[in-house]
Amino acid sequence: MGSESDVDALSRRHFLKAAGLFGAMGMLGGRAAWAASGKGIQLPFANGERELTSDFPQKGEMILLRTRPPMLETPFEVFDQGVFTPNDRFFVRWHLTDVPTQIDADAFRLQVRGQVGKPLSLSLRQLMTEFDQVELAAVNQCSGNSRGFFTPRVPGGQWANGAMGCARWTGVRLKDVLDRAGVNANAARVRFHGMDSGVIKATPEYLKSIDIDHARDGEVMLAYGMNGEQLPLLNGFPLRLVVPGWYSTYWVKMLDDIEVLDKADDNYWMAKAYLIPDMPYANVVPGQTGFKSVPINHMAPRSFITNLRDDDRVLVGLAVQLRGIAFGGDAGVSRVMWSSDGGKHWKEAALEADHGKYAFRRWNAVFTPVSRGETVLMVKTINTKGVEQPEVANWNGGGFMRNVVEQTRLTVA
Ligand SMILES: Nc1nc2c(c(=O)[nH]1)N[C@H]1C(S)=C(S)[C@@H](COP(=O)(O)O)O[C@H]1N2
Ligand SMILES: [Mo]
Repeated sequence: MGSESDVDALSRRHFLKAAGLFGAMGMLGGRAAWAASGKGIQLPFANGERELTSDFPQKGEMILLRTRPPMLETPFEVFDQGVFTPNDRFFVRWHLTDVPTQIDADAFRLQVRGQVGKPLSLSLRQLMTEFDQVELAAVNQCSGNSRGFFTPRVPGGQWANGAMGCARWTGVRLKDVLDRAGVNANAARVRFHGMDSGVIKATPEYLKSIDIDHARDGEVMLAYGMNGEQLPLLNGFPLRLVVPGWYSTYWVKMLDDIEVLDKADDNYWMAKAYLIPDMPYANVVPGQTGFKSVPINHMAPRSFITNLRDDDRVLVGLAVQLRGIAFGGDAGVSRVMWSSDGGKHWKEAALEADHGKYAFRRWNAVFTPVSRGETVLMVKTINTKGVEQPEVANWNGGGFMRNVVEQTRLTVA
């Protein structure tokens, strides 16, 4: 993991060279290399047996959900090690079977077209040298992170809490690129296309879109760097969209085409997939019908204890350090609070360094158990918009947006 100064010191030239080398390597992701190894882990829900694998290119030890296309979860202890998730432990999620296993960084072009005055075809070098370079720390979280905890269970990737990560993203403002192309007055949406595809022609290409005003807010980024390095192939090399505060379904990887539309986007990934009930916390009761559905959008606040796990034992009368992470979703973290009596009383945790409103925020507290037996610790955050985590879990058929106040059950001996 690079420090602030590492990132500053990283020159564009170095970036390009690394990207070129990467392209030349050419043999990444041979199918055999993607097979799982023999180690196992039990996630804390029924059917949570998983293999641990270190066999994916540029990835360290990860929890294997699926090999092709890859779904790899970050083991939870990684979140206790620092505020930024290392690239080699960052979760991976692809929908379509054919993910390119090599990219020629020199031949790569980003197309910008549709409702624009001047269509563009930009090389990586042009993106890196002809536009302002910006950097932003932001959480990338799958809409279905923690889906395995839904009760009743719902179909979809059965993640525990590791389909999220925080990185420093380096790249250019989408606004600057759109401004160079000159967006027409009738522009309504901006649509992004990834280079992955399905085996069958009929499989819809991966396309996501956002409103033109959102696209031009100066925060949405085209990122070629992650934690001071080029993007790992599986996290979208050579270029991905970063939509700060929004679920990562919008963070299109291997982005090669941007189309400005003059109307709503009715493609499969916007009109059919990733819809949520238009309710607070996307919450409905199982079996409920007749509600309006809308495309998933901004994230909700969450917080976790990272240094203690269910069934850990602590000693009565002795102080225990509590440590964890919080994020505000589409806003900063205002407060983190914790309880050791089932939520009757809440105490303020100390907040650590602020890396920006879209990043993880580390927190800490000291807990001294007063009586023996089972103790439930709870943690919750309130973001700077005043939105607080709910104490009862939300539910929807897609298994999206879980953000209930988390509990950790300890034994005090
Ligand atoms: N091209 C492309 N981009 C994509 C996807 C995909 O299937 N194809 N999946 C999206 C979803 S649903 C998630 S959760 C994130 C995962 O990002 P990561 O693999 O870098 O962690 O990528 C997003 N971008
Ligand atoms: Mo996702």
